[in-house]
Amino acid sequence: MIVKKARFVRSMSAFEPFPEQGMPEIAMVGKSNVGKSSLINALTRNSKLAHTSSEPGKTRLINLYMVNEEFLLADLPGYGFAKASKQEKQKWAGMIEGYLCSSQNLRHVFQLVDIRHAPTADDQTMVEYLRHYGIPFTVVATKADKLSKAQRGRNIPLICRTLSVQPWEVLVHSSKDGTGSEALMGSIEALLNQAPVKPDGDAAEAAETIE
Ligand SMILES: Nc1nc2c(ncn2[C@@H]2O[C@H](COP(=O)(O)OP(=O)(O)OP(=O)(O)O)[C@@H](O)[C@H]2O)c(=O)[nH]1
Ligand SMILES: [Mg+2]
Repeated sequence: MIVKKARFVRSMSAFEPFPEQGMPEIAMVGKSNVGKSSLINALTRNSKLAHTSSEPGKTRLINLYMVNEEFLLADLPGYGFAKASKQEKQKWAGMIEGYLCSSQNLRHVFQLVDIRHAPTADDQTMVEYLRHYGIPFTVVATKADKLSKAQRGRNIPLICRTLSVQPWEVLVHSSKDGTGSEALMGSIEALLNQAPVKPDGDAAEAAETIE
């Protein structure tokens, strides 16, 4: 898929009805600083679309971006930001869970993990959450440019084991050199032909809180 146009739509502190709501939505989730906003910029080939930072905790709202007037990319706050207060963590977790369970047009979630490290307990909780609510997801291993091919080959099995996914279910990506962007856009194109996700439950029932 070629991105002809990408634009910021709106920021929300909680899920609320919005005019573009009928469009399919694809959400980015992952811990703070893993590269969610950078991935949106890489996919849309617009380095200025989503705000990024080397400091964790940059994205603090649900930010929606329209691509080709065809679908929405949702950039969510990260979890696991150690320096955030308990109150802030709860607020962000509420935003993430609230969005994932309230969006009627959510087609898929990209669960981002840093390719250099083992997924965290929060990542595991997030993946369990997605499975629990029947929300389809794909694991994206970010920052691939920071590892050699051999190192990537060693780390992918660890990611797979920790999150109970198969190696062919993990997409390797680099927002720096564009590795994997084409494959990701291809998978989005395929996803857009699928029916919307109907989460089976209420966010408030989540067994564990993602911080
Ligand atoms: N080398 C490299 N750096 C990356 C890549 N993706 C993101 N980064 C860097 O990682 C840092 C965090 O990126 P963001 O996109 O802001 O991360 P985020 O997940 O949106 O973070 P929060 O909004 O805080 O949750 C920035 O300094 C980016 O430049 C990548 O693929 N390769
Ligand atoms: Mg961000």
